[in-house]
Amino acid sequence: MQIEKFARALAQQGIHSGAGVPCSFFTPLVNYMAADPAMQYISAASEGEAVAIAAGMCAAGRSAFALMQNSGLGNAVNPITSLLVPYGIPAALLVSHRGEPGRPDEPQHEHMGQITEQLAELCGLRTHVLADDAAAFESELTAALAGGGPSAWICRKGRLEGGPDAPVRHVELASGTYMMPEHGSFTPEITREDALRALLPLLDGDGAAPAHRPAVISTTGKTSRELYELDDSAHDKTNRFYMVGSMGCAAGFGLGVAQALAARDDSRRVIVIDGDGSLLMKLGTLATIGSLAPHKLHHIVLDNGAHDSTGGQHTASPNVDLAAVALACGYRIAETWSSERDFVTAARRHLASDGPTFLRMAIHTGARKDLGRPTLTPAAGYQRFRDFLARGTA
Ligand SMILES: Cc1ncc(C[n+]2csc(CCOP(=O)(O)OP(=O)(O)O)c2C)c(N)n1
Repeated sequence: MQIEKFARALAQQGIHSGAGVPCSFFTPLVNYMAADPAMQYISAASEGEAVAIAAGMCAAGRSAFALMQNSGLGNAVNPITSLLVPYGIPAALLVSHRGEPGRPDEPQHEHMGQITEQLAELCGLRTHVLADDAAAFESELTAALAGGGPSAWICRKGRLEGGPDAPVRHVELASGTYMMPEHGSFTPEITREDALRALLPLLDGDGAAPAHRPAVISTTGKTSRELYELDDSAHDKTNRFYMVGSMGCAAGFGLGVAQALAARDDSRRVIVIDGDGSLLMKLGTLATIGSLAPHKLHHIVLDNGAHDSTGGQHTASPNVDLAAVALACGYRIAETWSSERDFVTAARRHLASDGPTFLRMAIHTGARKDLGRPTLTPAAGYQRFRDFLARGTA
């Protein structure tokens, strides 16, 4: 299929954005998007991150695709099964078919080539094989977007063709001395729940009307459980998105939301509350965020040096200067603190500044014994957040 026809079908269905880790089969699409200012292709650090970015865009009302080689479908299984499927997010996945049975390919693609279609279906994706027929693709896409939930199109070799050559990129590599606002070691003083409680007024925009509050995305495990339990039932908390699975995807999802809001000049801020284990799982997302530099994105990491939610097993974070990593990736501000007062002061400063900003807070492990879980279903939580994001701009 000529890429112009394929891209037109995407555009007819309101898809102008996507994120991915490419496969040569998608070169026509990626090059086409690079040459068309109305389209945006985000180069993600992993396929799971691409899924998270597309999901965040969908939440903010901007239909999007995630693109990957079928080898990368393996890297995306968790974000598909624990984010797209349970939350009912209608992202479109474009998956290449290396190692297609009957077509000689490299040995490393052989097994995945045999199971690609079944794997996509097993993951809960409404799966199609992309035909050489733009009208058929468009009607599949229409049905997929109307039906809710994610879909996939398996793209065989040569199925997409044409398009411009890749633009020549003249890149300058960033390097240099980064200024850390604060150096030294940080001894935790408070728990994750204390830190979340201290943030509550900021998460509510200091009492701003609900539609004008920041969008808040909290990571999996006890962070979302505590935030939910602290106050979800108290007032209007529609600005909260509790990510109950898809470990490591909160920042990618927040990036997708921030990009989609920026695309329509919606000035609301986006706050991601992450954990050190989750951040380390998809550390590459820091580079993606730094390269796009979304001005309204604020990344907060509650760092207990442990996978506290699963029993406190240690992570590598105490040995890593995460704020330095964030700065080196292109965040505008990055700080580490350990006292509640410094933490809240820094958070306020960040929210009043251009992002992306990064705030690492040293906390204790431990949670209350009777901690519950969100009773809001993922699908209801997604719909609620989508409705919040669809409300007017601040
Ligand atoms: C892909 C995946 N692997 C493992 C888990 C199990 N798990 C849930 S929460 C969690 C720990 C998260 O650690 P961190 O982000 O540091 O947050 P903390 O629990 O310390 O607050 C783990 C390992 C999961 N949900 N998903």
